[in-house]
Amino acid sequence: MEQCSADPVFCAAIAEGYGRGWPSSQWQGLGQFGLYPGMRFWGPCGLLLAGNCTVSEQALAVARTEELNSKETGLMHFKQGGETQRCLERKYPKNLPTISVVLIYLDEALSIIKRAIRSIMDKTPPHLLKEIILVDDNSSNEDLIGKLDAYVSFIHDERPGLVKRVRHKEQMGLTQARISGWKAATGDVVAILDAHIEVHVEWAEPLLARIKEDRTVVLTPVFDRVNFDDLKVIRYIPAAVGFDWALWCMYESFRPEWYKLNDESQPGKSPSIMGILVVDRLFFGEIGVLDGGMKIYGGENVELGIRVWLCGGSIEVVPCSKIAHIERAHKPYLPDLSITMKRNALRVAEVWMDEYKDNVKIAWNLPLKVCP
Ligand SMILES: [Mn+2]
Repeated sequence: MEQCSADPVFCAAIAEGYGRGWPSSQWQGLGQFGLYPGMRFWGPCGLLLAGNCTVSEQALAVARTEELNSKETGLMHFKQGGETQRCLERKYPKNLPTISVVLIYLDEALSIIKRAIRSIMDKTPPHLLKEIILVDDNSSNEDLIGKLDAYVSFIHDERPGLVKRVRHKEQMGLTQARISGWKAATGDVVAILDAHIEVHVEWAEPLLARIKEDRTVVLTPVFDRVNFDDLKVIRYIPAAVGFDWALWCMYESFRPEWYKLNDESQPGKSPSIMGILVVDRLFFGEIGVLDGGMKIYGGENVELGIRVWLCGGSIEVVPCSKIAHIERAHKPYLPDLSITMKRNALRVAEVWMDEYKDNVKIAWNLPLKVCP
């Protein structure tokens, strides 16, 4: 998988670092410090390194996928509501809206998708789980065709018709995949999740109960970070999702009122979301779903945040709803997403930010005016 006529130690280091998902800036950094002066980048599909050492990104992705596929170790064990006492004490009505769960993916490991489906089936009350919709943004991994079909028919022996499939004929990006999933959904509420997740016990009830109270809230659960290699779980504390002038989203504190409540089971208002969202299906349509003009992903979550707040809704983080999210070693689409991020951020600025849009250009180091 690697052709290394250059220093093999160097190549191994590259492969390891790449597998760990080091950002490209770190590689360039190594070059600058004179450690590997010959290093440079080569296209979106591979790295051309010193000498003729080429590490194919695709080969690495396949290796990682095989590694994950070999780890069918059963589901992770989670306790209800992230083990927070106040969450454990909460009771939810039996009569809640139904939920359609959308799982979006591009070249995901088969075992990961199976884990997601199984954990959603096990941990969502059957009378509330309307369907699981798999949206494939034109993956090339063949496991995701035949073997996944076989798994779906196995599931259908137990729960006929539970899993629906949507497959893009060409790659359209994650934002479009989310929209396709929403279009296919028929439940009262739609949860749009990545496929590399597992849900905790009682993940759905806090979300559905909150939407039953107020159909204009767009919700997000609290994530755990799961290491891609050893599946070790790192818990995140509940936090809001804000963004900077480059329109990169980031965790930030809730408003002071939330901390004064001294109750970790209370939803907290948030400017935006990280990407995973749970929303009343029809309300989401009324406010325009996601911006279909966004490329790949990045920025669409900030745009949604602004739109929800300006269109009469609000965004909340729900701490009693927990989802474990596997940190991907290899990001699909492009190794460096900053190009589409910049483009998407400028789109958000043009649409929503009026006289503040120059701040976004400054944050991206772009000229305020193009000279004729
Ligand atoms: Mn993800």
